[in-house]
Amino acid sequence: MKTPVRVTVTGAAGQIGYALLFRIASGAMLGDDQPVILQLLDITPAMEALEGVKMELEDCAFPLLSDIVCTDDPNVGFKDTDYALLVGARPRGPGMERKDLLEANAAIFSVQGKAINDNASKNIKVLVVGNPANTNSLIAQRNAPDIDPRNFTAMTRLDHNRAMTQIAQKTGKTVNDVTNMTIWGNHSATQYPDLFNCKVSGEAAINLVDQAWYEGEFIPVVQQRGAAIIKARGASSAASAANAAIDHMRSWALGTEGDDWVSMGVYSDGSYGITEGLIYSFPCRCEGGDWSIVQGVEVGEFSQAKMAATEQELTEERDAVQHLLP
Ligand code: NAX
Repeated sequence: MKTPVRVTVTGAAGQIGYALLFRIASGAMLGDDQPVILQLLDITPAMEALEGVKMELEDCAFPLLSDIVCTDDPNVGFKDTDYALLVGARPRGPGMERKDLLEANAAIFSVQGKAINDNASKNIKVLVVGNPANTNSLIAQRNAPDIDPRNFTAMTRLDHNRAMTQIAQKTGKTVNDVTNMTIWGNHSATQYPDLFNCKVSGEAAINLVDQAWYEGEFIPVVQQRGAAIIKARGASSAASAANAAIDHMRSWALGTEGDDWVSMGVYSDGSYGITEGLIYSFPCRCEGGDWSIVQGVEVGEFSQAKMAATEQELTEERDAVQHLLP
């Protein structure tokens, strides 16, 4: 049996946390030969609920679950940790402007970035799920100067998975036939799901649908899927978000398959002309615990405009919190 690794989950008492922790402990994220120590962080008023989640985890008798730590102290939560899933975030309250939301989250993610810097393994892999995920990831990264910026990522895998199912259903296939999906940019309504490079049974997806459906149905359905779930369920996506977080970390840690790729919000190195230093979602391949942005993906005029629009939004988000960044 391998030595246990430490996995920190923030917002662990929340609804995504409840759908996530049991799967991490079962081995779905890092493999069924990798024991884990769960380090669960939430705020003080949530400690009793978190204790209940811990009791349930214990009651599963997961062979891979070596230990569970519950805390409201980020310095304890991130101590020596190898993986961190930053799920807890400040939701938008009534009357709250986007700018207020960005600032409230900047406060949380700067504290957590510092705590990661001071306490975690220098090889930590960080996934930010809490919204606005890309900019929260940027804030955490900027507050962790001793850690490689490449170790901070944001989740667009849920959008990626949503897009795969939409195109599979439209073409009468299954997700097993869909490869090379890309979500470009921000995890928000400006994200750009790309069917030019996506393949269904090896054929370019864009050639299997008409442009009107692509622009009028596919793109808005993927962009607005989160809102549609809230309307139907009366609560935001939880199990599918947790599943996507598992997928993201599993791909990163254990690798992507063959020529296929996945969508990850990662530190931009200027690829495809995207501003360096933004956390932007690109097509990525993973190998040996590292990711790389897939180069040479076709970007026509239509894609270029969409990629620029979502880049613009990320630039504005960054500028709104610039005064809070070190
Ligand atoms: P919940 O409100 O159920 O849970 C959030 C938890 O975070 C609570 O237990 C809360 O006490 C905790 N928390 C708040 N501030 C904290 C802090 N400073 N430190 C530690 N814990 C803290 O929300 P849930 O439905 O679980 O969603 C969590 C986040 O995921 C939200 O920001 C949500 O917008 C975001 N999502 C992101 C998605 C993505 O694709 N990137 C999709 C799903 C989801 O909407």
